[in-house]
Amino acid sequence: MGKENIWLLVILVCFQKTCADFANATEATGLSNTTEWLVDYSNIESKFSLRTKKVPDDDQCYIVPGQQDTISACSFNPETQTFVVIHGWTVTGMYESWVSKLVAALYKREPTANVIVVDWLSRAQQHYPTSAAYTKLVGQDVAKFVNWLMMELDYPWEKIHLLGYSLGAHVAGIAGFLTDHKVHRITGLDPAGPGFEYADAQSTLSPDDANFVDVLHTNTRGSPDRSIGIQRPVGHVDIYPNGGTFQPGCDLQNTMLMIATTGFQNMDQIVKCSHERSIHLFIDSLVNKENQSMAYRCNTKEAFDKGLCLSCRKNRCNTLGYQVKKVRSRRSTKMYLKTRQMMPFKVFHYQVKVHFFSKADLKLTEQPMKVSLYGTDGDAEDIAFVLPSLNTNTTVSFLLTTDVNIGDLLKVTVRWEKDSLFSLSSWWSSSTVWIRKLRIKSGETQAKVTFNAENGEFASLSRGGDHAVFVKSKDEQSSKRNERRHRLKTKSTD
Ligand SMILES: *[C@@H]1O[C@H](CO)[C@@H](O)[C@H](O)[C@H]1NC(C)=O
Ligand SMILES: *[C@@H]1O[C@H](CO)[C@@H](O)[C@H](O)[C@H]1NC(C)=O
Ligand SMILES: *[C@@H]1O[C@H](CO)[C@@H](O)[C@H](O)[C@H]1NC(C)=O
Ligand SMILES: CC(=O)N[C@H]1CO[C@H](CO)[C@@H](O)[C@@H]1O
Repeated sequence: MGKENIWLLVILVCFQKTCADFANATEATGLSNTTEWLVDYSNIESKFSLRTKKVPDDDQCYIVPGQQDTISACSFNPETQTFVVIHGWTVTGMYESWVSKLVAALYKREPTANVIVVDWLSRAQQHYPTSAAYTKLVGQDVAKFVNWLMMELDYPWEKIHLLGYSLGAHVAGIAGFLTDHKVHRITGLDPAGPGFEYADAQSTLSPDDANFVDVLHTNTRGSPDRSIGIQRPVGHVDIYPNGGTFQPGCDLQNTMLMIATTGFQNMDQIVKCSHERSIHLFIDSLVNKENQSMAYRCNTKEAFDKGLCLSCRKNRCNTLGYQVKKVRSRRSTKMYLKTRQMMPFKVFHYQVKVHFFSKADLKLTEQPMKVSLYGTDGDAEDIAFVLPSLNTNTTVSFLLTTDVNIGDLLKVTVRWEKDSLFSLSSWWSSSTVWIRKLRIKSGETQAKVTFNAENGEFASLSRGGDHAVFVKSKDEQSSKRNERRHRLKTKSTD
């Protein structure tokens, strides 16, 4: 059983025990249409800790709704923006280590900001369904707190940004729904799935909850009701890194390595590797300004994996994380990208289109290839990937990624690897295809470049043979002009 399934099992076992409670508690909060409850601070259980740049990892000063003196006592800075960080379900009843990391990263990026951590640990350490049901009450607490702070200070709503992880994302959504003005932004970090996938917009994070809602989905494996992270889009911009299902570096081998080096005390973090990746991607966007990851709108993960979605026209691409462009389209947009397995997570995306000519009638699948990219700023050699299908006289498109900043592409080589199952495929080992040109589009720069065979009109590519070499086409200028003309033509017709 995979480690993430263990966590899931914990949830499901708990869920079955108390799902009746869950249903009850979700119903029980039918709020009246008056806003009187918003100013009743007597029953607030959540605590609001204003952390500092110096001590990002400890609660030293609480701002208490209704007690004005606590605002200045905690040195809240009314001149600058405020981040409200909301944690999720917890097994241990303690803050997980990411909380202080995110606080520190927010202060690193915005040193004068106020970073407030919502402490709802006592409600968050119940059986999962009970904690899930408590999101309503915690959302009310947060709404009251934010509303009070705004009134008390005449503080502009544009300066408030809620960030919630897992169940905390739904808390942020409920809070945003209940405040009497719209908060500026909510960031949902892998919002929890169980109990929420089919819930209504008032019980979950949704685009109505803030002027702008951006969401990262990092652990959405399995059928919808069993996925740890919610699968459906719940914001204005919903980004699914690496397809959103499972994150690189979170496989069993890495898990074992982490257990070996840190022991079992970090088990909860290990099992939630993909779930928690959403937070680390956001932290990455805060601290690695130079390495901002780009995400691309796409209808399906499969189309993205073919490299078909690297367009930036009409807001089709966006920056992941803190610097996201606030695009509020009517439909929520699903966006995709690949990442590395560690910080900085950024990779560069390329679509490669290639036509395979051959006299023989080849119909091959799963062919191992290696591509090297050489550019003005760097080289990425031997990028391994598996070509899903290689058929005679057809064009394929595939996605290639590298963490090397190549700059402008100058040269490309392709090698067709011998299959490791040598005996089975040796019959094909003499297979040869011919390639006239490669067409490569860079997602990050949007440049489209055509590469021709270096020697002669065609380059041959044989299984297990030498690499084929392609260089930037000499008539690139004229082909650019043609493309522009073509674009204008297609624009005027669509
Ligand atoms: C649900 O709540 C009602 C009243 O609040 C209570 O009578 C009932 O026993 C609860 N049901 C469950 C399954 O907890
Ligand atoms: C991050 O950006 C810096 C500056 O542009 C660059 O030197 C470095 O190679 C980048 N790192 C990665 C992993 O992309
Ligand atoms: C592929 O196309 C080439 C040139 O257009 C042609 O000579 C060759 O016979 C075709 N191969 C097959 C298997 O149809
Ligand atoms: C449940 C509730 O409080 N309903 C009130 C909603 O607002 C109208 C008009 O303001 C009242 O008449 C209802 O009693």
